[in-house]
Amino acid sequence: MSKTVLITGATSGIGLATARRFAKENFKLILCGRRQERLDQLKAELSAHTEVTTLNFDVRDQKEVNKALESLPLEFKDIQILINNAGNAHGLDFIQEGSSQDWDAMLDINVKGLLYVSQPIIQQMIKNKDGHVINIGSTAGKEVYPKGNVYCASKHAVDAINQGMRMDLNQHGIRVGAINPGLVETEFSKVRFKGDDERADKVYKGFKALQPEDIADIIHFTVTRPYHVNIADLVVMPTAQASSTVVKKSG
Ligand code: NDP
Ligand code: 8X3
Repeated sequence: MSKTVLITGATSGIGLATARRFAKENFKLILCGRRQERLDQLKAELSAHTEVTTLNFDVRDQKEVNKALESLPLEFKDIQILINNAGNAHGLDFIQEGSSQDWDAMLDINVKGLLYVSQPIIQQMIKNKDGHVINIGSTAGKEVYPKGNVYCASKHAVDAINQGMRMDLNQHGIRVGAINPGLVETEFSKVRFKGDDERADKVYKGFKALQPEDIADIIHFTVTRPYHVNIADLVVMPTAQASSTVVKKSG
């Protein structure tokens, strides 16, 4: 029987590429995001390969999250794989200049949202004695860079939650691991720079950035290991990147 995968942030970037990759491999998909039009398009596209359902909710709103999960049709209720991917950076500012709205967004989405989605699904995984949670962290969760302050804090929190989740769920046989990418060319920088496409595009100029499909491949590899193998914490960067602040660019 094919496994059911819930992917948050499936409307763009890493989540979207992962949805496409998993559809080809016949996993049953629960695709989540806030942009309904994109969810509808994706469902239409991927239903040719597998069973797909979509959920529209903002991960910041715990009531909305619970309501959405409760609304799942019976055949999608037992989730075996959770990919906690929804998240973004909002702004890139010195701490003395940062906006508290941006801080709230990053902590509420990247940290609290991940917890709100995870808890009910984990409770069900424990009951079913079957589950695998993949947390999408970042190199920003391993090191801090100038003006990255609160985004880095949010991803350091994901790193800590990943470790804590793995410890707490160890007795239940549930696999937990993080994938921590460096620079991936997605809508990430467009969101960070609030729609300033020129500034966003510059982030990925002069070197070959990771593509969302590269991360989708790694996620697929991670979930298809035999049960006794748990990829607990993996860092992946473009070859041109050595750390958050060392990137070999041409021109
Ligand atoms: P994108 O901006 O392309 O995708 C972000 C996704 O998150 C979208 O599908 C968006 O969907 C969803 N999302 C954002 N906010 C919310 C919210 N409040 N509620 C529900 N869904 C939300 O960026 P990426 O694909 O790059 O980012 C995916 C993950 O990868 C993030 O956690 C990011 O931190 C991480 N990451 C990205 C890296 C990069 O360089 N790109 C590197 C390392 C980690 P919608 O707007 O429809 O709700
Ligand atoms: C995204 C990678 O370096 O832009 O998490 O913070 S970075």
